[in-house]
Amino acid sequence: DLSQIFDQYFNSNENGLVRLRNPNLKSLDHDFLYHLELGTNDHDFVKMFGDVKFICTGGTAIRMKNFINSIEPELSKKLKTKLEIWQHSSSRYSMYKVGPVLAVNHGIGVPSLQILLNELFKLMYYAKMKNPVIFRIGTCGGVGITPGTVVITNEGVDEEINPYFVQVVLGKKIHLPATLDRQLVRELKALVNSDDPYDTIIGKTMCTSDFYEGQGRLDGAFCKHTIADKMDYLAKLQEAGVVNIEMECTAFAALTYQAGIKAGICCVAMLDRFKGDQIRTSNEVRKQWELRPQDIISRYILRHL
Ligand code: R2B
Ligand code: URA
Repeated sequence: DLSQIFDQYFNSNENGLVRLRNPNLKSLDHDFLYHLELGTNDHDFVKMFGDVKFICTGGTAIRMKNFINSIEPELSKKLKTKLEIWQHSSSRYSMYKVGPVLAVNHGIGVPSLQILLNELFKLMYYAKMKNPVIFRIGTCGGVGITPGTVVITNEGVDEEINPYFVQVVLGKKIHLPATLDRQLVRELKALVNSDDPYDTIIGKTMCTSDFYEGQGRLDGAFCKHTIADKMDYLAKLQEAGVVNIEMECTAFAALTYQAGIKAGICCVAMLDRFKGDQIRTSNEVRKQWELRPQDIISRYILRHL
């Protein structure tokens, strides 16, 4: 039973330090994190990132930048010092840091996220970060929920509603449980304010490797199914407890779990997929909605400083 094996890993990191399960790293004289364009030879990771306690990832760089800009005044106030914002962009990813908070964009989909997480976990390890918590804040399609609703994911499932992430190594499939920290799910839900002008719910999230046919859409460049097929599939998902669809959750859950790093996923639904496929909400409303997961994570960070 894989979940038993991983239970040994989960939360078992000594002294809260990130532990990497790759003995080969010990024999590297230096490690260049190629996609982040940061290397242990040229950068003092402990000095640059050693104080980080919270890491926030999300698809786009602009959202990560906005998140750091918006949390800076509250952090500075709480820590009673004017914190500086630091930023570093490689040609693939952009990172922003203020005090104990680091935000990095992950791009779209599992491959982009998976590469980032490999390099980020190594960065966390080299920086000797202690008890870091990592979040994905993002957007998603809703399954039978009101657009604008925020979803806190309690489990990731794949397109066949299996609760794991399939990683192919040397041509062999490995199934990694897409488990998230239940306690953190409850903590995030408890941060909801009764006067928030939107609902925040807990549910399962389905991860896909495509935005169009892979999510049952009828409006891509290709479509080999009918609207009835789509509705049947959505109903099947709903029946299984799935409330939203996005493109990273199983890998995010499985890889953080494997590394023993506490992780949470919080996404806002841009539409209800039972009602359509196109996202026609105005730019302005979309931007407002995108702030909602950020607000919840900010509340968590400010409370756990
Ligand atoms: C949600 O939105 C993106 C696709 O539009 C993708 O990154 C995701 O998971
Ligand atoms: N992101 C997705 O992956 N799907 C949606 O429908 C909306 C955002």
